[in-house]
Amino acid sequence: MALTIAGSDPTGGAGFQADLRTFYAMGVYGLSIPSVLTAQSTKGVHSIQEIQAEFFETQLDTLLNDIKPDALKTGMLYSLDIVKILSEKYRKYSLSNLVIDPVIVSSTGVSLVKEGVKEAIKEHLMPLAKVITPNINEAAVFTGINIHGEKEMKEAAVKLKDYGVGAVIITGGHMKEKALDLLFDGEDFLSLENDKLEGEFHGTGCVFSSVIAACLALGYDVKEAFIKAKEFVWNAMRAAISPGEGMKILNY
Ligand code: PXL
Repeated sequence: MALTIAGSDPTGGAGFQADLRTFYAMGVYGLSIPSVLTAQSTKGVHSIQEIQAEFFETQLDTLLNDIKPDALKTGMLYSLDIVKILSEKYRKYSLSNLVIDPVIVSSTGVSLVKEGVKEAIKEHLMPLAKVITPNINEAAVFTGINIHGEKEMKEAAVKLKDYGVGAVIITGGHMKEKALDLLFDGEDFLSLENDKLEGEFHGTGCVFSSVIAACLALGYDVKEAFIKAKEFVWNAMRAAISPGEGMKILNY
């Protein structure tokens, strides 16, 4: 069983809807707690509605007093209270296999975090994580390193590892020439590369991190999970659909 704590994306391309769909495709039973709601279409995020901190806490306590997930994935958390409550409950319920997708902006450039949330994720959540899966933009924001290629990806991964995470996977789909993803587990680097695919895709980060969480729930190690996630996302991008007038959504 895997739990996603993420925002709601009504298109199903990203957010907890995409995470649940991914868990299902991986053969893992999915649990979900929304951390924030969005109004959006394939053309972008229209507006954001917070979930009351107290009710978020009630959702966690109610579920976790009953069920213990084998892995937990976080996506768009948006507010400081949500991050703090989450780190507190993660310890309280002795959870494991935390995968953090440190979502900061949407594919169309809308901010998906309030003031101080990036710092709170770094301080309160990252030290608990088994794996974090920033894209190059997120890795750059969290480290201050401008990422143009593999060399800077490695530098950023080493710096992120020092924030106390178990392993770092930087996804490089947003780089110009090639889609190169890099894993650093504290000892070794592993980079996996694909050709770039044409088009604007929505939700690749959500699906990628959900495959990682599903794999950890199934007992894979981080390296195996990385290889599986890269392959899964690549296939799902090649089969992507355009349900609306905007971005493509992964299909699997
Ligand atoms: O792709 C990042 C993301 C995550 N979660 C939610 C989103 C988005 C992007 O729009 O809406 C809920």
